Amino acid sequence: MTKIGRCRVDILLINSPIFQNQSEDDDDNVIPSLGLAYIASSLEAKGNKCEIYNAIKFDCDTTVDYINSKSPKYVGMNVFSINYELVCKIIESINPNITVIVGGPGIASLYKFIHEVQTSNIVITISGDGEKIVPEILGCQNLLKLGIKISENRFHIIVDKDSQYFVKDISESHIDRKFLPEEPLKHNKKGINEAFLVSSRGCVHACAFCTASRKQNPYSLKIRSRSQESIISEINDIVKKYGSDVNCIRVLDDLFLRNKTSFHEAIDIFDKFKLKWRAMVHVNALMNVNEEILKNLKQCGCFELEMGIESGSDRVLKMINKHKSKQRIIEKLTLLFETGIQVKAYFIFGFPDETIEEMEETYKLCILLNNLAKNLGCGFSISAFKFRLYYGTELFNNLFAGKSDYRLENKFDANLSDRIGRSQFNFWNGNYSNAEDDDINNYIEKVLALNHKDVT
Ligand code: B12
Ligand code: SF4
Repeated sequence: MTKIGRCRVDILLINSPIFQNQSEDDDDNVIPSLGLAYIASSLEAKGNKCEIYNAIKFDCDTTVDYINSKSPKYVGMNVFSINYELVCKIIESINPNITVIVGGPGIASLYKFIHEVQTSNIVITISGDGEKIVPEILGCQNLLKLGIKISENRFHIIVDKDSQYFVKDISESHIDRKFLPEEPLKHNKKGINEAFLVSSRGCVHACAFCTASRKQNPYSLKIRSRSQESIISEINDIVKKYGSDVNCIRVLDDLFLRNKTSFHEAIDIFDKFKLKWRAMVHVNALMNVNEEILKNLKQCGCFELEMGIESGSDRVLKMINKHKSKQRIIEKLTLLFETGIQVKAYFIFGFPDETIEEMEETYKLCILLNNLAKNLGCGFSISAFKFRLYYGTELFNNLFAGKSDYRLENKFDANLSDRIGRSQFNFWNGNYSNAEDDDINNYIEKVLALNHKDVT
């Protein structure tokens, strides 16, 4: 359990639980919620007493008991497609005098379910940036000035690019690292002690399974990136706070390396530090990036790129708007392996209409990439997930056209967890593929087993 501050707080921010029952999976690292930390930092800067409770691995009852024991005036909670039922349950179980504020990346689609909770608590949902609007709500006597009234005790506020609470320049948002007690996160096997940062909001890519896709994002079509100076200043803060306890930075968003210019900017930034770092990258962002740039990237500390490859089937890749072709992926990863930058590749099994033959293509691509990396003496690791349908995505809209209030039933796949661990990612809400559930799980286990194999 992670909590900050023991005295009475004005507002308790909850990184909401995703498990029905408490998770006992000890190898599961929990990355702190940066979104909540931005909100907490802003609240405190405005004189409010604030605490973050990281309930991600806890169950509802534990979370409810904690909230009631603190009895704050306000609770702020994030919500995801996979846990909206739990968030509703928590709201229905806490002290009715607490005003609840719910936000987060999925809220634009989920807010209607949140408003249906059977309780007399005041419930306010916020779609968009939280750090300017939440301090405004505290103590506000007339919520109608900020948003719309949905029904008695239910309000919805949209913080879009026209709102005065929209953060136009995200370089100005500050994170106080005391709200990230999970840092530094130690990965003993990899020998890295890590701190985290996000460099952008929104996304230029259009992955059909993602809520942040530029095609779907209703509130922040404006994609925002931080200036080089603000990122350098944050890394300076990290170095100052942790000293030699941190030797690695993980950039969590997909846009830090979004095109050739941003690769040069990243090199300029990390040239100033003696730190290792790793980041997410979309394979399309590598298109105009040559060997020389990659060598410089490695030189300035980048030891790993994380990449959502998702599938080895060209039909699936096209359907999810991911990459032009499998061939391109192979070419770009070869270049990375030759440069010695290791790759952490993410794959999904069980996309809508995906056939067992297409899953086999993904498996074969994993084998090919694993062999390529091993032959070139470079690190390569695979993460594989069962497809989960999220509200607010192109795939959701295709499957449930005109039924945005369809209630997805989220389930925890205990069988998959027993087989592969890493329980926080083994949720799902239906099999939309053309294969059996067991086939999906078998493929996930098979590709993960490649992580322990040399050339196959
Ligand atoms: C990095 C990342 C992670 C990281 C770190 C999360 C973080 N930043 O805190 C990790 C790997 C831990 C992660 C985990 C998960 N993630 Co994630 N993640 C992202 C990613 C790539 C960037 C998020 C980010 O940092 N943005 C920058 C910060 C500053 O913005 P933010 O978090 O959105 O917060 C702002 C607002 O949303 C709002 N806000 C946020 N919380 C709250 C709460 C309140 C009360 C209010 C008022 C406002 C508010 O204010 C914040 C500041 O302005 C996004 C995709 C994207 N490009 O957005 C997916 C994304 C957010 N993740 C997603 C999901 C599903 C998850 C998981 C549930 C995955 C799972 N286990 O199944 C877990 C949830 C774990 C958790 N509770 O933290 C989905 C959410 C979709 C949905 N409809 O639910 C996204 C959109 C990706 C996708 N595939 O669609 N994620
Ligand atoms: S690149 Fe990442 S954040 Fe962007 S749309 Fe694709 S999955 Fe979502």
